[in-house]
Amino acid sequence: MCVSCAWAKPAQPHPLEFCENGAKATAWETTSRRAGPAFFAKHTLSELETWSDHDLEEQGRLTHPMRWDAARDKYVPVAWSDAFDEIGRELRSLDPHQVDLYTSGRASLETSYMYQLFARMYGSNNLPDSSNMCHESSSVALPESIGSSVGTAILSDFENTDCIFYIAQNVGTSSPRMLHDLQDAVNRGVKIVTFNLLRERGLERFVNPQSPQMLTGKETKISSEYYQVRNGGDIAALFGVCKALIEADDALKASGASRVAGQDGKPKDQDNAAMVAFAASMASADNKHVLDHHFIQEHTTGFEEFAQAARAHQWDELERVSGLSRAEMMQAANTYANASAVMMIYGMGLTQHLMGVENVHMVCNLALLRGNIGKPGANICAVRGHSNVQGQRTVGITEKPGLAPLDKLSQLYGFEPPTWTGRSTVETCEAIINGQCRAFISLGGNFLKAIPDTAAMEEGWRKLHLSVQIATKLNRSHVLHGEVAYLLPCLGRIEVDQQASGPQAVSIESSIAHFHGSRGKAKPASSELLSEPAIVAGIAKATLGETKVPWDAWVGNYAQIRDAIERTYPETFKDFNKRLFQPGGFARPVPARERKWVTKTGKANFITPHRLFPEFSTSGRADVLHLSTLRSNDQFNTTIYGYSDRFRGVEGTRRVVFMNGEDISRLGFVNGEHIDVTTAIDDNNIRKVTGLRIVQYNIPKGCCAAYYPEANPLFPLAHHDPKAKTPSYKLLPVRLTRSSFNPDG
Ligand SMILES: Nc1nc2c(c(=O)[nH]1)N[C@H]1C(S)=C(S)[C@@H](COP(=O)(O)OP(=O)(O)OC[C@H]3O[C@@H](n4cnc5c(=O)[nH]c(N)nc54)[C@H](O)[C@@H]3O)O[C@H]1N2
Ligand SMILES: Nc1nc2c(c(=O)[nH]1)N[C@H]1C(S)=C(S)[C@@H](COP(=O)(O)OP(=O)(O)OC[C@H]3O[C@@H](n4cnc5c(=O)[nH]c(N)nc54)[C@H](O)[C@@H]3O)O[C@H]1N2
Ligand SMILES: [Mo]
Repeated sequence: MCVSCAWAKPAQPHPLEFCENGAKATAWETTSRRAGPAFFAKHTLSELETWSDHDLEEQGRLTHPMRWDAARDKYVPVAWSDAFDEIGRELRSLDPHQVDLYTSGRASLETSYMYQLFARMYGSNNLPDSSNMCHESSSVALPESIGSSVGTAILSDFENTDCIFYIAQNVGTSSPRMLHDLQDAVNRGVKIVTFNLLRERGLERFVNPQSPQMLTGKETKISSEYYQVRNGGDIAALFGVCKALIEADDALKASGASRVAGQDGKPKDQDNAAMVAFAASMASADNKHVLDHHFIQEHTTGFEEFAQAARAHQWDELERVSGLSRAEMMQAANTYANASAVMMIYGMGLTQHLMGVENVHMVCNLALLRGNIGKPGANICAVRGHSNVQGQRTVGITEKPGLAPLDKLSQLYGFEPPTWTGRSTVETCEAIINGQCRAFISLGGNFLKAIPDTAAMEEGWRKLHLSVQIATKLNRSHVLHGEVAYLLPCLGRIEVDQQASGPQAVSIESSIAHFHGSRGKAKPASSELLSEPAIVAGIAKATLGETKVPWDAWVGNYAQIRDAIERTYPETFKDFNKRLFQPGGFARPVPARERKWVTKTGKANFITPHRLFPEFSTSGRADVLHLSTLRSNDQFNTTIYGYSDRFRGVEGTRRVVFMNGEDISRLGFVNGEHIDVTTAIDDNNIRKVTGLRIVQYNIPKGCCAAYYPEANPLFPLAHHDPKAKTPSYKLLPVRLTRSSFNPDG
């Protein structure tokens, strides 16, 4: 399974299942370069602090377990057994409340299961993970709306859909393999209706590298409608679409046209005749139903409140907040109502917001209006990022004890799991800053660069007592460190993982909730590497001593870990080992897909957002723009492959800010000049990123964009969705000023 994104792998993969970014991620892991003891002997960590992440990772794969030597300020080789012993001793001397165990989303189901088990046996629920910065808004909102923590779509929905609403996800860069599914759908006449801050290349057109198109250069047009929404404007935009549908339905009813009865709403709209005509244009395709009243009645609650809210919002307000015209929102509504099965696909442009949870509620509300959940060709697709970020949750990586099967763990392994609520990512950051967190263990990732508030976090990080990094390549989170610091190198997923019973397979869960086995084929980067399960077991044994967990037997044969996972989650992982390599993966039961709503009401819920947009003290000020952060086509999160964003035409630097031409002249700048960006939220700290080059770009007025992670120092830690705690990386008020600093020379 690809180490890049989490997109689904079909039972019959496309001829090469080609993806430029998957190829890059694989090459990145199989590089012949090595950052071994000789490299570390040459460089102090103080020196490496001045290097960029690109240059750190460029050194190649880590090869030996290393311990920081304070006298020399260098990482020096250490024996695995000594490393485990000392880490175990340190952990035993700390209160488990002071210890945080982070997981980036690449670790396998087997490793993740062992890791959360170790954390709980040790006594800590502090299990922050990359998902907290990513789809946590979905993990909070989807259960409330439809009673499932994951999306309901599967691959065959692409074959049965007539229309796809594609919201706030950049398929060409972030999940390129999905372009095959989109292209096949487009070729069948499926309409793709896109809502995005930018006009992204992959959402506009696609040349399939496997098809004869490549020779002729003919392209498939992907989006049939493209709505360039302001960042944070999606609630307003989707409300506009819902308002058009609801008022058309009202108008139809008022005009006496036949449709399923049951609603008493009256059209508020002035131009009722136009609305009737509009409704008729939708209804023609669908037996005069604009809304699916039968579904709404049988399967949902909260419709009336939601419909009233939609009617009450004024078009001019929806237009101002969304940046779209009323005609555009009506057009999208028309396309939606003329399709009998619509998929909703979305990504980070919805989840990484102050109102991320409400954004996801709105996607569900729109789907529920026409019963677009739980029928073939419809459904919600939350496009996950890291290749196993969804799966690690499924096997217990969570700070919320209520989401982990504590009774089962207690019964199987004879211990009392902690029942207190642990820390999620931003809470871990707070604890690092205020000193409550004394030890940080990292299963992959580059925490310091991925989180908000870089400056405050780096200061707090240096005060950690213990830092343990399990990693494949060197990054900034390793060169800054605690008083006692270990860097433990591990095998990557594409390498042969030889254990006592032979070469091992691992497993992951894709974005569509299917489980897949994966077997590494490449020669390991170094003979000193241990697998992730072996490292977790080593730390666990040294910390916990004798327990009921057969750590060594598990490491000797991962099938036994899968048996343990199946014993813990018998329904989800039924016949796990037998089905490991089933083509197309095996599906995890998702009740909402069967229209079983595991919510408090027993129904799917319309949940009405109470605001269209967050309030900022600087709202409405002419010199304040709204910043969103982006990935380039030449990076995987904090791993910067290179300085070329081919699809957006930016070459040679990532220190840029994308701006609308009118904003550039209105603020007295010129395209290409360098500016400083300052956070414009009332708050005592000044957060600034200096020397970004203006790139004039097709972006709505009042909005601007910069790259992640370069822009992360601007984000206050407290600037997150209140429920999900997902940082608002896609919406931050900022002020721009002329820069005296020119990094280009
Ligand atoms: N090559 C590559 N692949 C990756 C990754 C990578 O870094 N590189 N990262 C992986 C990970 S962990 C993840 S989570 C996914 C991320 O994949 P995506 O979900 O695509 O996330 P981003 O790349 O951050 O881009 C978000 C998109 O939303 C748009 N956008 C920004 N703000 C808004 C808004 O307020 N409203 C709307 N409607 N649109 C908005 C942006 O223009 C952009 O097209 O990709 C995964 N795959
Ligand atoms: N401003 C802003 N910030 C963001 C985002 C954004 O859109 N905007 N996106 C957020 C999102 S969606 C995410 S998911 C996070 C990502 O945050 P993380 O998951 O913490 O970061 P990555 O960059 O994916 O981690 C890269 C490192 O992982 C290690 N690694 C790679 N492969 C393996 C492996 O197989 N095993 C182990 N043990 N280690 C490995 C390597 O050492 C590499 O340097 O960032 C978040 N931060
Ligand atoms: Mo992510």
